[in-house]
Amino acid sequence: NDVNNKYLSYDEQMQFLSSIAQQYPNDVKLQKIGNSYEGRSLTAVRIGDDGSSKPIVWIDAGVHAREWISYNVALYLVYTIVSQPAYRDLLNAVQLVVVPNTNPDGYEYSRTNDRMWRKTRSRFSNGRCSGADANRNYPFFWGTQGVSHSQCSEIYCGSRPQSEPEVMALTNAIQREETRIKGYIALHSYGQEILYPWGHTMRTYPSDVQDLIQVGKAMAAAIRAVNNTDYNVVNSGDGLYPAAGASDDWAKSRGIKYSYTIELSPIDDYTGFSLPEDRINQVCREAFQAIQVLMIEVRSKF
Ligand code: 0X9
Ligand code: ZN
Repeated sequence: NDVNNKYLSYDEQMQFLSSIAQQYPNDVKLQKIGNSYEGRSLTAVRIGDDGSSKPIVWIDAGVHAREWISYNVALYLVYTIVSQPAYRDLLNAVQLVVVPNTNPDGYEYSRTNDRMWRKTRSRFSNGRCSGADANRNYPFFWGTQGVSHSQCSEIYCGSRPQSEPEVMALTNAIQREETRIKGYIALHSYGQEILYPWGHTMRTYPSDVQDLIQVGKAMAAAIRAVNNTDYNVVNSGDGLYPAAGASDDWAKSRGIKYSYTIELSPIDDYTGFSLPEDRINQVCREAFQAIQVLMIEVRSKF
């Protein structure tokens, strides 16, 4: 199917999800968690039996508009995990919630106007530029490091924490069930890195950082087993750069034990965000293995 070898428009992504929900009505529920600034629906895909006290693994994708591969990885994950009987047992023990497109306005703008667009598309009063970096807009050490307070910057953190309706919707949805969420991954590109908190500053780690490193390495090993692709497991503040107000740090601060950002392929700056469509499938297969490892860890520990 298309998610293996094509970048889809927002409408096509939503059609893909509706058809899966129709095909697997017992396993897949589409839940509207809010609207984007321009009024597009933000959809969470709930997979597996709901209404129980099972632990949840939460995956979201595409907060940065130009990081196109992340949307396909999220959609591939939804399709693969429900269509293959091998994952039944895992789904019986762990619930998966996937938000495949957390920034639909930015994504459509990146498809039609500016391929390198990163931010949301909100307008600020008397502003010259549109959009905030939603991954600088979460309410944890907001506005402190690795951000800009000027509207035209690529890393503009917004006028206040959760100024972006997309971030408000996601934080509300996560908080409603945060005691059940044990794993969180924000899918980004690029760089082939598995990043763990804290990322708002350097040389600061959660007290259970060894557990995060251990599971991070298990995810990297699962990726390597597919086709020898190397993902580095690093602290986001030290290994990449400090950046406050990101979703991974906020999720960790809410008590979600295994919280990560994954920078998907490629690794090279030449290809960068413009990963050719014929490479989509392999990146999806690799990331799927990593997510499965996280689900298995969560099943065994909670
Ligand atoms: O800068 C970001 O938001 C992420 N990298 S990206 O190239 N996809 O923009 C990394 C975020 C890592 N997490 C924290 N710094 N907390
Ligand atoms: Zn990103």
